[in-house]
Amino acid sequence: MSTPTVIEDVIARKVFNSRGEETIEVDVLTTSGFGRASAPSGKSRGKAEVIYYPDGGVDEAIKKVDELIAPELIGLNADFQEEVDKTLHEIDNTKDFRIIGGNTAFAVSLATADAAANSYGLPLFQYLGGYAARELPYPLGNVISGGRHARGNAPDFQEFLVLPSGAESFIEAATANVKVHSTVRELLEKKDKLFSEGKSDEGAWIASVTNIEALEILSKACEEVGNEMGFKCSVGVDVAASSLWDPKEKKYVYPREGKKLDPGEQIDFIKELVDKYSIAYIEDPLHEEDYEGFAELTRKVKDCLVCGDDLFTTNTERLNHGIRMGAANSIIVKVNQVGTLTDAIETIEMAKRAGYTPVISHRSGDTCDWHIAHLAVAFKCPIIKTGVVEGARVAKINELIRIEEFLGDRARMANIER
Ligand code: 2PG
Ligand code: MG
Repeated sequence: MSTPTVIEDVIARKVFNSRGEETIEVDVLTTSGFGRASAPSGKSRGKAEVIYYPDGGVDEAIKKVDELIAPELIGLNADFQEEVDKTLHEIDNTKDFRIIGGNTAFAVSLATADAAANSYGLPLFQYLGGYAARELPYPLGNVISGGRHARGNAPDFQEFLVLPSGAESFIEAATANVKVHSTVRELLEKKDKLFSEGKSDEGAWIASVTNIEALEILSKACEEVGNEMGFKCSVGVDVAASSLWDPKEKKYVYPREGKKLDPGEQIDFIKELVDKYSIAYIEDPLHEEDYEGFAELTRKVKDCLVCGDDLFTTNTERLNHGIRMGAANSIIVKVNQVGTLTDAIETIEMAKRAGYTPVISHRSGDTCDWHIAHLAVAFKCPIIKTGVVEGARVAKINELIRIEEFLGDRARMANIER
């Protein structure tokens, strides 16, 4: 019998993401299967992320697939993921994928894994993670948007999130998030008669509230829903502090609140909020070059995941530096920050060895692809950050509901206690 996974064709096309931006989608056809993946896109990007597209944008990226990538991959086995990803690096031959584009590499890499799984008739999470992959992640969902993800009088922090813990099943945890999202709408309506139910790209509410008002409202909603559901729902925040940081003044500038904090004051302020609102998850509380500040805050807060997104950009060199310094205790994993699946797996493994909690994540501009749902289960990432409502987010949540059903009695929830 011939090998089922031999790559016979690689086809790229232009599609749109949830913001209506052009993005790349790739199909990989094998002897007996088919895989497809499209790339997401960030709005608040880390400086150390790979470059999404070559000069000429998505059109040029498609050309690169046709002329450079497809001829090299045809004939390889789709289940030789490392070899495929190495080939992508070799064709590009730069550190930041500027020749073929990081999003091009992402789509080819993910479509290859998808095709291999399909060729073997396996769900992606089982192909990648084996029989032992049976833990469902907790969903970390965006409820109120601010910062670069909103306009007008929105809060200065980028995301106010809910993190349920202790739920017995994924569907219960996802239900809690939906309830928190709608309870927050009711509370915002009470607070502001002019609240128009506007939502951001990630489906979170955009309202004219300050950081503190948003935290008050969200923690009230978390408490109500937690009592109703019978497990804890905690507040999380993505400060996205690089977008507040003014390198000339060396201060964090809060445009809505009209205040400026130096790095020491920022650490004190964040610690005060973590204590006051029992914040269980804080992402990018300091700007992307402040490893020392991250280390100081990580030492100072208790029972809180201090997570690096722009700080680490899913990059092993940056993560390694952070681990040595004790900066953060958790890392956001966005495959398109680094380009290929193999690169992202290395980052996840390094994080786990050091006791850092990996949080697999969507991007603010995303497609209805659900691959990250499978990656979370395959690589035992105990948290998935993917919004609560909006099509591209729900695509991932619903896929996890299907995975939970598929696993039946074998399914169990991840452990997020530190
Ligand atoms: C973030 C993300 C996703 P973006 O900062 O964590 O919520 O935003 O994709 O715009 O980088
Ligand atoms: Mg972030």
